[in-house]
Amino acid sequence: MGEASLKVGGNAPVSNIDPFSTAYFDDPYPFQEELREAGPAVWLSRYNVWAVARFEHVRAMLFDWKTYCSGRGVGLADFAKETPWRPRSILLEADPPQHGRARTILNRVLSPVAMKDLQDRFARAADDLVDTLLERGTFDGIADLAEAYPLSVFPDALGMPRENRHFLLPYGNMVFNAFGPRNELFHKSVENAAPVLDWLAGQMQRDQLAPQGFGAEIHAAVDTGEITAEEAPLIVRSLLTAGVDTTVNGIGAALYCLARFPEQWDHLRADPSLARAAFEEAVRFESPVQTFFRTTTRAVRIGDVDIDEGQKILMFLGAANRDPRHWEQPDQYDITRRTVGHVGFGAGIHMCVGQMLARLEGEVVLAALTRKVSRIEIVDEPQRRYNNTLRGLAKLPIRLQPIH
Ligand code: OVV
Repeated sequence: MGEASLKVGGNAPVSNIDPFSTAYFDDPYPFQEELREAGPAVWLSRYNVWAVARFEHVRAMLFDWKTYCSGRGVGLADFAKETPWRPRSILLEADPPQHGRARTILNRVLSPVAMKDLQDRFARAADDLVDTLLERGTFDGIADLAEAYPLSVFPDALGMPRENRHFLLPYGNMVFNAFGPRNELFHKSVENAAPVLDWLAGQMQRDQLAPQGFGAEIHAAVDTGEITAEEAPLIVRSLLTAGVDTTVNGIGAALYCLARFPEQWDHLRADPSLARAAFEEAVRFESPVQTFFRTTTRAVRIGDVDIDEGQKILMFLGAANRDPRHWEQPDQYDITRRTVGHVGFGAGIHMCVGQMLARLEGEVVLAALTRKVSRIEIVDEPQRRYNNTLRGLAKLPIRLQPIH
């Protein structure tokens, strides 16, 4: 504690909590409470970075992109001091004005209007999958539903070839681990993803993508001069990276919530128009994307804590989404809650560009369940999946009771 206190000039609370440890992942909530209670900004002595875990301050950081930049990376590594481990994302790991050019393309490709065209196809795929799963009765809610569903619709919407789509999972798992420290989790996920790297590089290229789909639409922006031919594959890469593991954990979160809280499931069945709200509340409650870093572009004061320029600050989206200073009964999953303002999708200029697609997927899966299923039972111990950024399960053994 002494050393860290000196480093930060003595006016800041210090914590040795490790937010990238299995003890933390197993039960993050007491740690998150400790961080929120310690102060508006807390020095994490294990990593020499700052933590911000209160809703008010996380939200303010997300909106203030000038002070809290993304261009130096949104992971622990500071791109001003070390070369990024992969060519950096021109969307996620960029600031205005570069960020805006890539963002404009994806805003269009993933717009609410574009989502409307997908609605029927996505809803049918959800219905078909739930029918198949009901025939089986007992299955793994993660592999067989939370993973199977996005893999059945997202690569098609992107225009990917049929083969090897499940390779997106180890790739995403690695990238989300890479935002954290170079711990064992990271190294294992790199090993796991090594066989799919060449495949993934191919999937970004124009000639690999169907003439209709998100990928083709991104590459078409080269023809209009909006982006360069070098930028287009990188923007496709952002979708390949962030488009599957996130929705897998979002759908997994909703399923886990509805299985654990049967009165909420009953409420949803009684009013299926709440499907979208039930998904949104699951995103708040579980916060599938738990954390991202920013880097300070100037000396700042958060609350009464002074922070230098060039400091990494870890934003605890999950802790903010359960901050009792903002939320009533934050630890309750309540599908009738007003979730507006939650930071599960971030906020500000970097707020999740795929949020409409995520909500569409979540909504149609939950709606399909309400039409066909009377009860979701957990039949064996769920297993957690450890990731430096993503929160979710590796296994959720469930049984669905059909409505007869
Ligand atoms: C939001 C997100 C997560 C991971 C990767 C990317 C974006 C990217 O742009 O590559």
